Amino acid sequence: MLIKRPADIKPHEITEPALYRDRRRFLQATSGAALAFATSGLFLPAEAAVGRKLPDYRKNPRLSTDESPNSLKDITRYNNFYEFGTHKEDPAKHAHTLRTEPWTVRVEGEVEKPADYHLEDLIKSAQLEERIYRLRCVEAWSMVIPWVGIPLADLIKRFKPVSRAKFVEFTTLHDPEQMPGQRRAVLDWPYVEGLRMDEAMHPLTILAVGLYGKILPNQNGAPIRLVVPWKYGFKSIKSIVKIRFTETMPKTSWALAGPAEYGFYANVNPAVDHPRWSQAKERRIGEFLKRKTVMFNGYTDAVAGLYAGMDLRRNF
Ligand SMILES: Nc1nc2c(c(=O)[nH]1)N[C@H]1C(S)=C(S)[C@@H](COP(=O)(O)O)O[C@H]1N2
Ligand SMILES: [Mo]
Repeated sequence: MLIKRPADIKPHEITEPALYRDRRRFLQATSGAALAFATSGLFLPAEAAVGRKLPDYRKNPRLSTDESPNSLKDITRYNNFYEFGTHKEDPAKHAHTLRTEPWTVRVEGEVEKPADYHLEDLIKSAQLEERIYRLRCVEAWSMVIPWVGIPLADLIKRFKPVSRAKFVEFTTLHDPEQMPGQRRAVLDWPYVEGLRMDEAMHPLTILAVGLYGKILPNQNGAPIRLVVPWKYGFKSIKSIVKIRFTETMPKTSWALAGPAEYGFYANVNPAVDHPRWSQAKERRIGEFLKRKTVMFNGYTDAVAGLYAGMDLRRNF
């Protein structure tokens, strides 16, 4: 994922062969003391400080994969959240400095009801669902995560976008005090992502506020993050403070950082390689052998229609 790399990250740590090394370091990190801690029944420090409780939610088996979810430990110890460091174990160690209460989401742009919405209110008035989704990172690893979230379409309908609204842009909190990774120019902060309006309105697209039945741990993007399961993980922007409706395609962080490597659409596609590595296979975290990556991360039936007539090699 990394384009402008800080001096302390060696190239071999971020290209494909290094995924093995990353993984080994991860296994080491989770073996000794960390494992003892995880099995003691305590929650991670990042979760401990938060008072917010997840309201009731219903399970949605129809929109869930029947693959086994990764362990809570995998999901909360192996993360990408560059605002807290570029190594997979950094967010679990450092994301406790993020203050998630109170939290407001600014809604602006081509919309009838622009406002600063209290997260509490957005959650209270929504129907939460558990959806078990695959997450396929552009770095060729994957996980299965039991999210609890709000269908994004439900919120968008309440905000009432006007007909000029063709895209939705999302922005992460920008506060180097709380997010020390933002003191380094790894990306042009804040992190920005976007979707076409029909992608944002798709029933699979959710804003997650929890996982494994608990409120989101900070390292997973607390208190509210996007989840778009047929796209590479980097589309699923964390710790959102702004949702903006626009007429033109948003300039998204990774597409700006490496236009030849990260497109706006970022649909999982085993036939279109990343310029520096293959996307044909993936390593499910916790497994040894690689799996074949599948088109749209397995959600072809549900989403292929969104891209009918588009050249997915050009619109990668
Ligand atoms: N703000 C922000 N959002 C982000 C990222 C990030 O660095 N910053 N990383 C992305 C990437 S590359 C992936 S794969 C997923 C990882 O989500 P997870 O750590 O909850 O598994 O978050 C995405 N959202
Ligand atoms: Mo990713």
